[in-house]
Amino acid sequence: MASVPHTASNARQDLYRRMDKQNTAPLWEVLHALIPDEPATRCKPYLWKYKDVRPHITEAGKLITAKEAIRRVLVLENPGMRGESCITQSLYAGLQLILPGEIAPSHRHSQSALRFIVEGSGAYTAVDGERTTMYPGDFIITPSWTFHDHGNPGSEPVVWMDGLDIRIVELFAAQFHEVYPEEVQPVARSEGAATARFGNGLAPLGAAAPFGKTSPIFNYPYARSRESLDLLSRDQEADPCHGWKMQFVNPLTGGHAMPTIAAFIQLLPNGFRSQPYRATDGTIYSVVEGGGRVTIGSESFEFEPRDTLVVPSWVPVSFQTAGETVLFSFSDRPGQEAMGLWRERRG
Ligand code: 1HN
Repeated sequence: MASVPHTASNARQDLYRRMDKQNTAPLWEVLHALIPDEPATRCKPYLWKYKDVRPHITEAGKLITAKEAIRRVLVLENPGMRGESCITQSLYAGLQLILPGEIAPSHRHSQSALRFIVEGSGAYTAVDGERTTMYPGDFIITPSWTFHDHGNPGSEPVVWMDGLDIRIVELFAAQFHEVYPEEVQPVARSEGAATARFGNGLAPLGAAAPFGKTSPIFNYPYARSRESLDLLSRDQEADPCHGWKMQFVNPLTGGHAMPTIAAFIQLLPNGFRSQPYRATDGTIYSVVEGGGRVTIGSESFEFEPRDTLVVPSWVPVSFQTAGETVLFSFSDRPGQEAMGLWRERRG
């Protein structure tokens, strides 16, 4: 690109002032920033230690109820984008707490959500008339525009990571939100109905996709993901960048489980040092098992179970494990793939 001298003459400055008055501006002053040579984002590498943030979640549990808060969530704010409620430039993440006996009232919105259970068992989330009980490591989906509420009839606090496509929906200004007329939606199906209908390698004849472009299965239990990783690792070499990595799929399409967010689970062996890897989908990880050290660009962090970390677009990541490690992750990859934008580079 030919460069334009930045020391614009007085005549240029004068022109710019007159342009400005008509809500116009000279492209040549901003062209390089608009079209950078490589991904440019304010998203920074970061790791939230669960042991540091958990006390704040616990204290919030004493100061506000889930009902009053609507959702009692600690937003994980990317340090490069404070105050914008986002963990990458396209995705939102937070840690949500529900205490025994509490409910989080029913509503629906265009934004899709995922839940990844971090601590505790026995709470449920209800999606479109079906409840599913949450256990650590479960990956649960709230499809776009489905009524959802959460409750905890159990005896332990339950914490999960929420992931939402808020910024993607905002970019298109396609947001809708509606409160359900009652606090809790009625139960319309048996627990496990969605899995029985679509999750056992079967589908009812002629069944329409109940959640449109989102997977008809809305709970992918950890026990099953873990078993898949275990068996995969017995018969196949670890990938030098990913170890053994699988994506959560929509059984009706074979594609990503959600139209806007991709979710993955991966196993890294003990003492593994992954080859540096970068991709254009900035990715959020939740550590499930194991631990070690992660290098993201020029920064390095120790990680242990329940920590959350973020790898920005096109920043190389490498994991060094101390113990067999399981990582859950999610990103905006489906949108990038649909638009032909997604790229990756090994090494
Ligand atoms: C939401 O509806 C939930 O349903 C969680 O649990 C987090 C963050 C922003 C907007 C809506 C939930 C949310 C949210």
